[in-house]
This record gives sequence, structure tokens and C-alpha cells, in this order.
Amino acid sequence: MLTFHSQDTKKRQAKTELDGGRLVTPYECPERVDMIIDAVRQRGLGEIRSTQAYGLDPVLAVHDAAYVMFLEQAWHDWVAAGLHGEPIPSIWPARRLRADAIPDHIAGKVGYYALAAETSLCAGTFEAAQASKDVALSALDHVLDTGEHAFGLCRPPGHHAAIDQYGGYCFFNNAAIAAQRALDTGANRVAILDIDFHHGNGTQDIFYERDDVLFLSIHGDPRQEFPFFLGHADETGRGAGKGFNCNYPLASGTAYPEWSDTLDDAIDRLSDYQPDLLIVSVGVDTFEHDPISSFRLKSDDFTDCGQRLKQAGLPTLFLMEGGYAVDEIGTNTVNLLSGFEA
Ligand code: SP5
Ligand code: ZN
Repeated sequence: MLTFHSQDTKKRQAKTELDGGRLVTPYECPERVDMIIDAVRQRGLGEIRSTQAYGLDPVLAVHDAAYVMFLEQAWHDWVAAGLHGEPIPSIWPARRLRADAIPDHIAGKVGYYALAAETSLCAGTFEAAQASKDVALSALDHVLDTGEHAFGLCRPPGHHAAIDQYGGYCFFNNAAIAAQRALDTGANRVAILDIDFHHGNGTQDIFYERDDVLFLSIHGDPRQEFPFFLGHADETGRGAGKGFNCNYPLASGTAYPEWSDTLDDAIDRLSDYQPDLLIVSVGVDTFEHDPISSFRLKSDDFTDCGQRLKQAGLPTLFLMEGGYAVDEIGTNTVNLLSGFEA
């Protein structure tokens, strides 16, 4: 399987993440990319290809234009306002405040556009987010052109990024951008299966009222886990999208026997939908030693997961999302991809 990769994804080098009440070095770090590339090479997964530039049009097909402009300007505006450190919101349009009046001041804007406070902005964030969606789109075009499967080593990840919100380490929703482009270039139906530990709230948000994208997500129960405010089983879609959103929340501590039973249920649902393309939002933060998550998958379980995904028999685009056990991220990711190829 080909891997699509860009060094520009490492241009985001944030110094801070709000973790509980402390500022720590971000879990979502550029070394994650190097570790996965090393494993792809060492294990001989296949050729590593560079990417093409697709510009902002495919981003604007799923995200709000003012949101994209905000991301482009945020770091500059923060510095120009004389604020110190990296942009972190300190106020939001919470219940009964007005969510229809976008502030002019950057300190208000970050609260308007952020859905979480852990994700600092920094100088290279917009460039890295652009590179990340170019990885996704380059890998997509390979799948569409050849019918072969492909892996897009996206970073920063995307699945928490909603129509006009960033957070959870995500800025542009790479899977949604790729799904929309697939539809715009001839696919009739796309399915997105999200196996990251966290609920893909952004992807759900973008496609919630649509029946041309089926969204399935297996994740830590939002009663206990980030993003807390979306991802329950009763969220099944709205309007035309009713029945095309499927959440599988699982309890903290879930290990592979139960997780893989749930995966099989999701694969059955996929097969019923008969999509032209499957996009897998790959998070390996389901790993037992992940520092911020609470499932208990072992490294070998990722190989079995890849084998099960193969059973769906669909043209498949794998896009990287989370996974923060940096020493094992390469092994776990390549286990999944090579399990699929076996
Ligand atoms: C793409 C992705 O996986 N994003 C995850 C974002 C999660 N951010 C909040 C995590 C809070 C975890 N708290 C556990 C603290 C352990 N020291
Ligand atoms: Zn995650």
C-alpha cells in the first residue's frame, strides 16, 4: 500500500497544551509523523509518495469561510494584540450567551471558533493543516485513479474539526474534505468509519443531515471521555441524514474482544450501505498504553483489526487521526495497514 506524506505537516510545533490545569508539551507532536514513516520503511509497507497542492477550495466545500480566514490570521492577530504565549480561549458563547455575534477581538474570536481549550494555536498551524488535507486529497486521488487502497499520513488530525470549530488537535477535517471531493468527482455514496478512541464529532457535524455520507464511530463513551458533548448512541442523523449516523460508545477499559465485536457490527452496517468508497479515520489511541485514552487494545490487535476491515471488500482510504503513545505509534499503525493487506 502506498503512503502519502508531507514534511510540511510538521510545521505545527505548538509548545503548549492545556492538560487538566497544567500547560504541557502537546501529546499531538510532529515526532508522531517521523515514527510512522520509520515504521512504514522498516516494515516495507510500500512506497512513500509526496503530495500535490489542492488549495483551499476543497476545504471551503465543508468548512465555513470565515472560520478558515480566522485560522489563517489567528496567530498574527494574537501577537498584534500584545497577548503572550499561544492562543488558548478563556471564554466561549456558552449557554445563554450570544453565539450569533462574532467578536472582533482575537481573545473573543478564539472562544467563538474553539470547541476545546487544550489545542493551542501557533505560527505554523495553518500551514500544517493545509499540508494535512493535501496528504488526504493526494491519497484519495490515488484510490480514485487506480482502485488501489492508500494511506494518508495526515497530521494534524481532523475528525474533531467541525464546520466552523477547531479543537481536539484538529483544524481541517481531512476525512470530510476527502469524502466531499470523492462525491464531487463522481462517487454517489461514501462511508467514513472512525476507529479513533475519541468520537469524531466534527465529521458527524459536517454530514449529520446528509444521506450521501454514512458516518460510523466507535469511541469512548462521551459520558466519561472527550469530547463529552457529542457521540451518544441516540444521535442517528437529522432530516435526510436520519439513519446515516451511527455511534458506538464503549466504556472506559474496553479491550479487544468487545471492541472487535463492535467493529464487526459497524462493518455489517457498512456492507448494507454499499458505498463507492470507504474512508477509515485511523486512530491508534485505542492502544492499552496510550497516555490520554482508556481502551486496552494490544499491538497485535491492530493487525487483526486490519484483517477484519479487509472483509468489507471496499476501495479504502486510510487517514491518520490520533495516537499518542509515540514509541509504539509506528508499530500499531503499520500493524493495522499490513493486517489489511495480508
Ligand atoms: C485526534 C484526537 O485524538 N484528539 C484527541 C483530543 C483529546 N484532547 C483532550 C484529552 C484530555 C485527556 N485527559 C487525560 C489526561 C492524562 N494526563
Ligand atoms: Zn483520539
